[in-house]
Amino acid sequence: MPMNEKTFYAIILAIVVVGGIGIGIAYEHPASVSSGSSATPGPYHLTLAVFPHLVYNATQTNEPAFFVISNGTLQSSVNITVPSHVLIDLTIIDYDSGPGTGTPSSYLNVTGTVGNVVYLTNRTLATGGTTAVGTQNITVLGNTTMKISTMSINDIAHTFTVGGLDGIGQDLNIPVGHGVEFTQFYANNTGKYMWMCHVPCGPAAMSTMGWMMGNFYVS
Ligand SMILES: [Cu+2]
Repeated sequence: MPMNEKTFYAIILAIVVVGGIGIGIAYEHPASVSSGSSATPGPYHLTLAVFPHLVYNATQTNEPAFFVISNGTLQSSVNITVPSHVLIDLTIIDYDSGPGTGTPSSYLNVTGTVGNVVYLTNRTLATGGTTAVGTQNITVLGNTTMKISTMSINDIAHTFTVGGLDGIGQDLNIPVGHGVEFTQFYANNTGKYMWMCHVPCGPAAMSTMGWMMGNFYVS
């Protein structure tokens, strides 16, 4: 999908607004790290955003990347740190769309989250033709939430996957589609992990830290 400059700035504005809401929630529920097994403060809020159509270099000009939204600003996803033994509220805002042709079938399923589900919210539907302009032909489905445990190849754009996060070989695997997703999980084994996307979404992005892979620390 081509994106003009106006659209890009609209997206940036949306991120700042959504990020701002996230901060409000974060202040309401301050996150802290539990050192014992009895105290369970939290939740800890982690917000990620996926942008398509980024310029990687002179020849790779259409690559997607994950970012962290922190304090209303866009940050690199090279290093993501979460506390252990605290419920983690994860929101992923994805501006990219599928299909995720070639995604291994096991990565279409949600694993490692509470209930092995994610919630899709804030969806939009273009009702007038294939191109939605302004608000006239857009139906905003923001008040509908869909609980899913798997995503189709057609819908999946990326995955946010942390290999072996549970300490006994099970991945945290979150299929990511166009829209906003919310899920919750625990990371109870401290250490260094890798996060990565398992959808064949861009040759440069998939092999570069801070694009479709990075470090994931449980502190
Ligand atoms: Cu990807």
